[in-house]
Amino acid sequence: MKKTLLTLAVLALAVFTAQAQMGMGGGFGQPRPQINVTFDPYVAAPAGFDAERPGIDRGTIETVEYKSEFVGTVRKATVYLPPKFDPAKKYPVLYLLHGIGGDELEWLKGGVPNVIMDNLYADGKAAEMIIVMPNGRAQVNDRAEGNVYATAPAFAAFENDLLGDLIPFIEGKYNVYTDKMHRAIAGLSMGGGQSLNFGLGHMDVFAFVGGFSSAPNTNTPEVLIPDVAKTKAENKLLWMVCGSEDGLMYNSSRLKAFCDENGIPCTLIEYPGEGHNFVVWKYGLFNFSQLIFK
Ligand code: FER
Repeated sequence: MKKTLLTLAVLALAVFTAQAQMGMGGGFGQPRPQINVTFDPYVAAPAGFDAERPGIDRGTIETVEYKSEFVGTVRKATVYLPPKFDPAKKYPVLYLLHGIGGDELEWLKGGVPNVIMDNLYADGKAAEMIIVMPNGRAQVNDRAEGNVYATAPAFAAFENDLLGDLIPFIEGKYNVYTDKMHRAIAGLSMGGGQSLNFGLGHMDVFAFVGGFSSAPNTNTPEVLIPDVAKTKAENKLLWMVCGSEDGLMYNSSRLKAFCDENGIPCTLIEYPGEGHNFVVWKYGLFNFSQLIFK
């Protein structure tokens, strides 16, 4: 009897916690006060931007494996090479990061980045680039298993693997530029938080930074931007999008408010009527990729 009561209490707590995490409007996160910001104009992506178009040149997808000194394992990343990839040519690199329940295949499965980019190249709308989709959970077992929220510390630790192991590996394997003007970082949710944290924290490494529906791992604006003048001088793009119905909007809107108050160029688009999902993230990639390396 006592055991049953205890089980019921634990269950009730679990449901309560889950509901609290969902927040308002179907997103995750604790309900937070809405911050008053002026969003940047939402312009819909053209119909078919994420649909396979017949008869155009296609990029290729490959999986790479690298030795991570930091984690102590061999880790995987998914790589998109643009159409007519030429090893004799030098390319810039976009590091594109996944969410709490994802891995190095999440973008490919849910966000069809290869289709979006192939279409952009067919229309001459994006700079040629290599896209690296790593596994952002820097721990020995990097699968999205069990309670994925408990793996949040490994998402923070990925900063070491990315800077110390993955980037050097990519720059050794491919003919790519190795200066900040040719590196971009963007991601969805936990990956958005990672991108803002690592991108703004290492402006000597990344000039272009994107956060799509960034999660509560996003540092506060004061931590992200401790020196306003330095960020103004060194960051070349700070671009965000979040669904209007996403309970995680707070992470993006408080940064946007801080940037506006301090005269730091920063974009935040509110995707109308959408929650925490790939509609918003595909839109993010479609727009962000057209703004970088130009
Ligand atoms: C949280 C709510 C959401 C959180 C992380 C997320 C670490 C991440 C969501 C995602 O990546 O999709 O409280 O805390």
